[in-house]
Amino acid sequence: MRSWRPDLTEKDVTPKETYLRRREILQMGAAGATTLLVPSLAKAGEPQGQQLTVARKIEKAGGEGLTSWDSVTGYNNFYELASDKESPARSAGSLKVRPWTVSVEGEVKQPQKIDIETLLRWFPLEERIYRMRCVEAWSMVIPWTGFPLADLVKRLEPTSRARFIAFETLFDPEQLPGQKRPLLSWPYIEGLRIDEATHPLAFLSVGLYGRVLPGQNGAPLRLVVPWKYGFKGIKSIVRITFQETQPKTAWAASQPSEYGFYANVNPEVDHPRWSQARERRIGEFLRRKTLPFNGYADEVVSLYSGMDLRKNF
Ligand SMILES: Nc1nc2c(c(=O)[nH]1)N[C@H]1C(S)=C(S)[C@@H](COP(=O)(O)O)O[C@H]1N2
Ligand SMILES: [Mo]
Repeated sequence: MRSWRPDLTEKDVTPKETYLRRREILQMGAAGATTLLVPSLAKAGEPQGQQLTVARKIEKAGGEGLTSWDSVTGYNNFYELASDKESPARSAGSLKVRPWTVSVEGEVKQPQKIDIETLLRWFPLEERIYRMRCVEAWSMVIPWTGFPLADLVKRLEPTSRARFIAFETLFDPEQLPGQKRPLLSWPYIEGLRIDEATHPLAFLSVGLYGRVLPGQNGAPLRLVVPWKYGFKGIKSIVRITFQETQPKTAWAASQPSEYGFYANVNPEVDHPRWSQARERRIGEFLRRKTLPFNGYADEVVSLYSGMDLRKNF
């Protein structure tokens, strides 16, 4: 996010299939265009990858339209892969998601290393449709597949001293070549207070659109916290540490004046370099008003009663 601005170009507000087709049509001229249209229309937006079995679906985006598969999987922030938004989809093949182990450490009954396949057997999968809002003032509506973070926390039995959970992304510069450059201090770290982590909206995702999560979206396991800015949603998690002290999260450590620990979506607290009052929903042209806590205020505001949210941004 360093030196980023809300930097949408026409291709972000035009459905990708339209944008690509228009570019091809311009290159090919009118004659070629007619033959091209049929196959590319049939392919546009089709979810791909292994299907997951979903036990139930929970719609939490007020019926708003889903962001297309192409946009959700083709417009990503994953600095360990690339610092632009189109490249992660092309370069995610370097990330090997099997075998994969999640290490559970710190203030917890039984520190342990959990194989991802074991973790997946512990919980039935749900689909959760959530609005997501990036700190860069764009947003999406995403059908995640996964399970509530609260279910995992409960099963792991944190001790009474655990007040926070820290999450860590894989560190392996061969698989994640962005880690060869000190863009952030690697590995990427994010965190939540225990009461935030056990809120029913906090979610761990293993899929999208009922398909297994693509690498660029944070396979095989990533955090989803719909009332917070997107950077809280740490990808490709290998370590979960229960601790007494507030984790030093990657973005807050690198730019403390711009990115806080809480990162609750707040239209009244601007980023130092741009407004947070509005956002561009990917696929739409006009900006929308950003809602406090990204529209989830009724459900989460009590977590922050008595806190000054201008100081704790
Ligand atoms: N490890 C890691 N996790 C990350 C990031 C990152 O660069 N590295 N980017 C964050 C940001 S800024 C956003 S907006 C979301 C984007 O998730 P998406 O690409 O699945 O939409 O991932 C978050 N998680
Ligand atoms: Mo973001």
